[in-house]
Amino acid sequence: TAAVEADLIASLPANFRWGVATSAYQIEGAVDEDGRTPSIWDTYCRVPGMVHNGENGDIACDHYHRMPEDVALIKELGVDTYRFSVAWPRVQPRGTGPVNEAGLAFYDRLVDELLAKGIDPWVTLYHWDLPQELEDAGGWPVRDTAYRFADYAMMVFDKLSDRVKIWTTLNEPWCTAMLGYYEGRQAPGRRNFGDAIAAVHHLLLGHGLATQRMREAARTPVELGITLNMGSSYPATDSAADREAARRADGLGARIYLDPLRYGRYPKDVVADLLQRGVEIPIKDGDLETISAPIDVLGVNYYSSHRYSGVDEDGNSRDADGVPVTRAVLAGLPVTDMGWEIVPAGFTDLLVRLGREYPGLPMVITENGSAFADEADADDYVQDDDRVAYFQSHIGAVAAARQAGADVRGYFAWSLMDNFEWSYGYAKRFGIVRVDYETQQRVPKASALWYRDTINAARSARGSAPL
Ligand code: GBH
Repeated sequence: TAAVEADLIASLPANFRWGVATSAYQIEGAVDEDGRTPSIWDTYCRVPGMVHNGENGDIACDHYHRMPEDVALIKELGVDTYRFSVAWPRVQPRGTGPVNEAGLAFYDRLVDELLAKGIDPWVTLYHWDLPQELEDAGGWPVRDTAYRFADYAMMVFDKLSDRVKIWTTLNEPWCTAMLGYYEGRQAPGRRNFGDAIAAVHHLLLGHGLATQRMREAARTPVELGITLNMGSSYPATDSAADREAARRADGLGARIYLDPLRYGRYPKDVVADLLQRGVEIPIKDGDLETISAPIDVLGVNYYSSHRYSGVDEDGNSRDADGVPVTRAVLAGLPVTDMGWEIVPAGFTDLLVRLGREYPGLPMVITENGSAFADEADADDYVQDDDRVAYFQSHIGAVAAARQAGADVRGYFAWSLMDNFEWSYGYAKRFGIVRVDYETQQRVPKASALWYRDTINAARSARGSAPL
């Protein structure tokens, strides 16, 4: 209940990190300015049928031109940290060659603006906007992309690390690899399982290379990490087939990233599953050592959890290609506007489990939030009680996980404002601030006011357990 959740939230420590998050392509617009070149998303948006209504990020929230105003908005929300991403094709057009100072200057100004307002900047180096030219050269399935990423990361790090102390290499490599190269539901829209698995490895390698180089170059202490999207994977029934399906979903959804990052090895069962599908991970000598370079924080993005069945609707345990069926089945719970089930208990389970299986690694919730079909009044105000309830139950779930031993140190609401929701275009709204795409007017929703008040209450409640 809301009262229980409020008590849980009040138990969070006074120095818990509170923030809001965005990503470059989803908010910036200004895709042709100051030397930026196209990313795979500029291209993908122009492929007919790929994005709702044929929409794209050409203008988005026009944040590139409204940055100071948006930082003032963040300040009003009372958060202490802002997580944003840097657009690779602004900093290093075409993904190769020298730094583009004009593009990098935008982030330099953003960081200064945040610091002037007492807000900590948290940089994500890659949130899906690969320079198109690197995709033309093979993209993430190609090993060279990992080295290109590390070079680019150092361009940003060299410029900003005197002021930015927290760095995330990649946002959700699962989405890049599986949605981008296997399911084709995100840029670049390719559909090849072997390519997707090669992409997994090269994303991890790029993360490791960048992490090693940033660590070595750091002149003052920095916190380095990666962000993974995960949920709890439950078997739909107690049958052996369903338990196997849940294991496979967790293997490709979580452990194929976590185990090499943390323990320098790919999970044996996943490797065996892959071999059965004729796919080998393209590992070279030393890669796993690079990938397991120590990190300081694991970013966790949570939206939903799933139950898995090992059989399809007709009772078959293999698909037409002979691949074992791993099918997500709905539990009949309420859903958000994305159709994603609302499962706060799955959030607690996930965090407690991560704390047990990967001990010694502090976690921060780098994204959590929900899309709902907002209805704005004449003043563009949205009384989004559904979103407030989602936040309340999920922040409560984080606090419950802490009480059960999970080392979670912060929480970021996704998202600061309504923005370009990838293949869903502007139809889905995740913001705690309403954006009117005609006027670019921003109006905080009820959830933004609730979040501000909750943060203030949590800060003054001074939870029992210190960080
Ligand atoms: C994040 O990805 C992104 O980082 C962010 O840019 C994006 O705007 C935000 O979430 C909202 O989408 O279809 O029921 O199986 C989210 C990753 C991966 C979460 C797939 C939901 C599938 C749910 N998503 N997952 S379901």
